[in-house]
This record gives sequence, C-alpha cells and structure tokens, in this order.
Amino acid sequence: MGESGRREGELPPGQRVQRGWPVTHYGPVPRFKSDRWEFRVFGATADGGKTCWNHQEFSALPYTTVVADFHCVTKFSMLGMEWGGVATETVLKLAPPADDVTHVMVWAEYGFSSNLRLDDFLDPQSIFATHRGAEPLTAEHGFPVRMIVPTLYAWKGPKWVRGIEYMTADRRGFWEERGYHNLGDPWSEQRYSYQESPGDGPEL
Ligand SMILES: Nc1nc2c(c(=O)[nH]1)N[C@H]1C(S)=C(S)[C@@H](COP(=O)(O)O)O[C@H]1N2
Ligand SMILES: [Mo]
Repeated sequence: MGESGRREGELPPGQRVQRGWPVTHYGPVPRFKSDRWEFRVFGATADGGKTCWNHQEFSALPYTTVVADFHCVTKFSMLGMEWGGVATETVLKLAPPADDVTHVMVWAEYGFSSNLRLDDFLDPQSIFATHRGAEPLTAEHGFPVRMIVPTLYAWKGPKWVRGIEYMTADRRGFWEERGYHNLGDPWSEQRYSYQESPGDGPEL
C-alpha cells in the first residue's frame, strides 16, 4: 500500500508548477444533454437497489467547497485550486454502500472509469466538482460534474462523471488497465503499473 506523505501546498517528487490550467484527457469532449443526463449509484449498495439523480436533482444536493492541490502524472501540478460541488460523503450518506464495500469505481461518459479505495474516495477533500472557484466547469474540464481526489494523481479524477459503483473487491479502471499505477499516490510516485508491489492491485 502506498503510504501517503501528503503535504499540502508542496510539490510531490518529480512535479513542477504549471501556470494556467491545461486540458488533459483521452478522446472527445462529450456533449451535455440535460434531459438524458443522470448520476447513478449502483453495485454493492446497502439495500441492493440503485439511486439515480437527474441533473436538476444532482444540482440541488448540498454544496460545499474545498481548496486542494492537483497533480498530473505527466509531472505538472497546480497548487491551491478551489473547487465547489458535492462532497463524496454526501453521496455516500444519501446512497449508502453495503458493509463489505472496499472500493469505488467512478464511471464517466464513454465508459471511462477509475478505481479508488473507499478511504481515498471518502477523503475530506474528495469532491464531485461542479465549479472551479465561483465558475461552473467548462465542457473541456468536465462539465457538469467531475471527480477531484487530491490525495492521488489527477487521472483518478474522471471528468464527465455519470455515476459510481460500490465494489467489494478492487478492479482496475481505464488507465489502471493501461499502464498507470493501480493506487496513484503522488507522494510515493506511484506513476506506472510496473512500479506496483504485490498487493497494490489486481493482476494485470
Ligand atoms: N473522462 C476522463 N476524465 C479524465 C481523463 C480522461 O482521459 N477522461 N484524464 C485525467 C487526467 S490524466 C488528468 S491530468 C485530468 C486533467 O483534468 P483537466 O483537463 O481539467 O486539467 O483529468 C483526468 N480525468
Ligand atoms: Mo493526467
């Protein structure tokens, strides 16, 4: 397991500060269609059912803000980013997982996904961001909802999130199957899957 040596406002090893906010993702930017959009919570839920919020319902969930650093595995970091949106804990309370859930798969448009340990998902700084500062996210940066997980490299924060799946065992997401580290702690430079130790993730 990667022991986090997290220090806010500092650069993890091998990172440099980026000015501005670059756009980094694989594939096209999805078009938002408000009438077809929904956020689904499924998998190993406490009552075995699914929860679905449409865009209006999701936008009405309690709003919170966090200030956190952002570290891309391609070695740039942005410090002190301010995000607004829905705390992961809010989603977990409204749509609780079963007792034996250990991991969460975050699902986004086009089948993009990323797996998180429940602890990282529930970190007090983890957020389903709808805003950066006071401004709604732009399409390129993940409008209407993206995940921000400041304890991990930024690929662990899918843009254009459409739901989460509670899991009772770990499974690799999109980049975790394609050469990136299963855990992705920037403080111990868990960049690539070849750096994984036994037990860091499911077999490739
Ligand atoms: N859906 C989706 N989300 C994604 C990605 C992606 O390819 N698809 N790339 C990730 C990576 S590698 C990074 S560094 C951040 C970049 O976010 P930004 O473009 O808002 O800076 O988004 C992450 N979220
Ligand atoms: Mo990235």
